[in-house]
Amino acid sequence: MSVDDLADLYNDPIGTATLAAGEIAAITGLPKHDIAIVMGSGWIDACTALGIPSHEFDAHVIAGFVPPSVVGHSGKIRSYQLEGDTGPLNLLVFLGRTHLYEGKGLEPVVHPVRTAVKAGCSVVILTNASGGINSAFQVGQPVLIRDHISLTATSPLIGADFVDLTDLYNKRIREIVKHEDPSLQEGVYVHWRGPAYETPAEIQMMRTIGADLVGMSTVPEAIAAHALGAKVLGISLVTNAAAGITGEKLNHKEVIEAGKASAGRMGELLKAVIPKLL
Ligand code: 8IG
Repeated sequence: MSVDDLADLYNDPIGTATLAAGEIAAITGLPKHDIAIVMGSGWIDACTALGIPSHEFDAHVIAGFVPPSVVGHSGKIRSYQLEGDTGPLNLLVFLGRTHLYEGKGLEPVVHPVRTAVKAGCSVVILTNASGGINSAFQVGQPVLIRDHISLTATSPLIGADFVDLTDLYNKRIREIVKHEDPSLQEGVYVHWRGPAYETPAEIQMMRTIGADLVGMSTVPEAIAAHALGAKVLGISLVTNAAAGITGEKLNHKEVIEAGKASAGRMGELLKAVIPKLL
């Protein structure tokens, strides 16, 4: 998309999301999608378990979407027709996301989830990779996000939009997922702008204020989706111990590798829970 398009996105975010939803309906031939999932770093291989998508297209052909700029984030959108427990279910999958640290501001970060809600999705699943602060968490372990702490000093909402966030990461949905996999732990996720990882002192601060996980995504998307009325499920794959915890240095390659190693389990989990979420 061009710079003009980005200006349109900033001038009219909800209008652009509505336009984008119409374009997705036209491409897929489906007037409505029911559930959306954003596949973060290390999660893309988990899609294999979902079967064959009916459609796959570049996100940036859709209004308001920017091309991806991170290794492991492919910038495609897929549509899957699945069988849900209460009938047929159309799943919209975003392979990759835009992050705050890319410097394009918040609108491109939350545009996919707003588009998903405008396309009809009542449930938005946000996946990510994170650093583990809670020393009980192992690399390769998926953790349900129970709550978050925002340390970015910014919000996707503008104006007097005083949205309640007391049940942001929907409790009933977390119970459904834990019923499917009772070994799943829950944790509090901190949003850090990045792109630099934290210092060990910052991780110590996060631990002190009640954080279990730290990453560079998800929180603005969760708020934006919730503000438009969708239920949110957040799942974080711990791909490294946070800074200063093991003494090892952090690198993006280990994130991708931990994702690949856990993709099978993540895919099976998603395949099992998605039919139960409507
Ligand atoms: I993967 O340790 C992943 N993403 N801020 N800190 C932050 N983001 C991350 C980390 C981490 N690991």
